[in-house]
Amino acid sequence: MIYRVDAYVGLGSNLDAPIAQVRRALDELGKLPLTESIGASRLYVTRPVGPQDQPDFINAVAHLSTHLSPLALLDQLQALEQRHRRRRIRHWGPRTLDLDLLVYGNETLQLPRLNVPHPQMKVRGFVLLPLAELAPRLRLPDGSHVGALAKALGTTDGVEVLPDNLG
Ligand code: A4P
Ligand code: MG
Repeated sequence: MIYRVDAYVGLGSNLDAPIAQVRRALDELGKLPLTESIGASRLYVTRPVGPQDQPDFINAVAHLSTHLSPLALLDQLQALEQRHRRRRIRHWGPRTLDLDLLVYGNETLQLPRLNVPHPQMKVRGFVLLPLAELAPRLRLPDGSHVGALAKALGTTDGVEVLPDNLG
């Protein structure tokens, strides 16, 4: 069995009651086998990156501690997406639940099914702002600092914390 590894998972939804989808998924992530949930960011309302003719997203990031290997964790994330009746209609299009493995310990992996750290995470406000809330001092395997990456975004337009009264 693999020793405990800290992993960060990005959650996104913009279909079928996205706030509830993300809240339920945060709960379910903590129940995955050999895995414990350490914490989660608040929920964020974010403007779509990619096609604009789709609803805003709800995004969040979860911090897990897991004994699963990277591919076993990906299998679990994909099974969880399926349980949320994820429909893959088009690339970067609307989805009931998208789970991205952002960070897996200090590993850099380039496999056919899995790129870690997630290749786009360093330039996406909808990933970096919740991640920086949760783990401002985290460093990626390339040495970059999550808090600094979030500051370097320049603008936080289109990424806002979900107001309490809507959650
Ligand atoms: N895959 C490779 N690496 C990973 C990883 N680190 N985590 C593979 C998860 N999966 C990974 O993913 C396609 C394949 O990527 C999987 O089969 C897996 O083996 P997918 O989820 O089926 O396809 P997708 O999500 O449509 O494409 P992609 O490129 O993963 O898109 P992203 O990066 O997930 O972005 N705007 C806002 N505001 N908020 C969002 O959450 N999300 C996207 C999708 C676009 N715009 C958004 C948001
Ligand atoms: Mg994805």
